[in-house]
Amino acid sequence: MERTFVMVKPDGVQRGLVGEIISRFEAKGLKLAAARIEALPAERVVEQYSEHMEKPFFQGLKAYIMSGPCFLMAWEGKDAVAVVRRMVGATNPAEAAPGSIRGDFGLDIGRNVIHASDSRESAARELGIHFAPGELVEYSRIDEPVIYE
Ligand code: D4T
Repeated sequence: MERTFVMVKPDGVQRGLVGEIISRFEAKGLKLAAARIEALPAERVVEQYSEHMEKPFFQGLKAYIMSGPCFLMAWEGKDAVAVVRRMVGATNPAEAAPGSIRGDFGLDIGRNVIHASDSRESAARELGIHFAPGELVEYSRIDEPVIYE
């Protein structure tokens, strides 16, 4: 089992897409381990996107992520990192496959609705930035025996 970090960005929160996005991951069979709505402080936005600090889009990205509350989640399941990335879709929503979250709900790379960790290492790092270990809840879903072989 893997855990991954997922964040509905301010555009997704403002557009009322949080429930739709949670529903997709729940229906897939993934397990919600933590969730919180929060206006992120600058330090955590910079830490989250530290790999992009030198990029020309960084200041715009930082201002956008801080423009309103984000909805932070930890999702757990088999191959959760890769499964969630596929459900989220390509970075540019205009090119993201229909059926993916970005493909269904976005048009602009600077307003791409959602973030999800791109590797197990990123997931561990990002979960550590946004959640204390005690916030990740351990439990079983009663339907696990019919979701997993
Ligand atoms: P995130 O990290 O938000 O899930 O996006 P991706 O993992 O799919 O894509 P990324 O790290 O390459 O980009 C991070 C973030 O920056 C925005 N962005 C990106 C932007 O505004 N302009 C750009 O040209 C690029 C490449 C969108 C996502």
